[in-house]
Amino acid sequence: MRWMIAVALLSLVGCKQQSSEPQQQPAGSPPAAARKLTIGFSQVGAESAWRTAETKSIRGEAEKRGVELKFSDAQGKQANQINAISSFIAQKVDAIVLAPVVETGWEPVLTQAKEANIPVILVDRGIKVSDESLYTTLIASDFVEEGKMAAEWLAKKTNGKARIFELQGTTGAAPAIDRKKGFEAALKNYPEMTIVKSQSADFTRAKGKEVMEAFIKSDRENIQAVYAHNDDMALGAIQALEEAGMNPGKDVTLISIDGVKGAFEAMIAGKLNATVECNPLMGATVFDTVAKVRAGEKVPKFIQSKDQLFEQSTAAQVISSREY
Ligand code: GZL
Repeated sequence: MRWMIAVALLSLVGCKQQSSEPQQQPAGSPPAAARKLTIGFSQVGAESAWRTAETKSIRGEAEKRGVELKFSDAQGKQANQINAISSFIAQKVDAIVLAPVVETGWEPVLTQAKEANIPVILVDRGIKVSDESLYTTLIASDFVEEGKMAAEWLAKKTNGKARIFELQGTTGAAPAIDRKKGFEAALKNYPEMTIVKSQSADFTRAKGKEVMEAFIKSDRENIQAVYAHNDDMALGAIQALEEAGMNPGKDVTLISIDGVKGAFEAMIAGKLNATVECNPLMGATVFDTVAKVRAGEKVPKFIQSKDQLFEQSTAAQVISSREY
């Protein structure tokens, strides 16, 4: 009987700080209960400063809590994520954390996780599945809301009149789909704000520069505003505009999303006008959620990160307090 109480106590502290001393096994308790929590984390890749900050937050928190984190960088390929999840299942991890590169194509591998009784926690991007029991919860921002915030800010800044060029995120990714959806929904209230051209630049700075160069080539005189689904693409666009002798932040108004340090530096330099923060620092929430799930607690299907918009006027005073 005593060993059962010991096991119950140990499993409750399983995700918290593991003492540096090798844990003394209470007499007679099965070794499994005291072993380190093992989590499989399938990450999209390292395509942006935001992504790097998210990875750092989750890996740092695992370290802090003595959790064994099996980390896999998919380099932007869903097939690599599916292989990683299959491997985590074979290794019988205690839980899987997945940042899904795209919304669809997850049923088969997540069904395997469900059959193996391994909870799946989605971070930062959602998925489309017919059976919502294939994942326990999604910890993310509301991308539709971010798109609306960006459009409303741009409408105010341009008095409701702008020819807009849009740099979309990765095709098929929830943030790209929903940031576009939210932006366009808000634009319905402003008939003189139009998206002249819209193209994916895959959330990267290099592609953001490339696509902006093409926009400049075809529509130089037409470009009044740029809406980028993340700061990295906006920074690439700023580079392209400057190389073309144009004036980003002045002749061309730019708004993007993420709130990474580079965006604050660009706002201070007067080249980016605003950014909508999308907080990547999810580490503590991820492992608190894993602990609740393992303790049998009910968790909400969507755990929303709070976002806010930052402009040039406050960039200099807040940059020192930015954590990513
Ligand atoms: C948002 C995240 C997006 C960021 C990009 O949660 O999925 O992916 O906005 C990142 O910077 O590449």
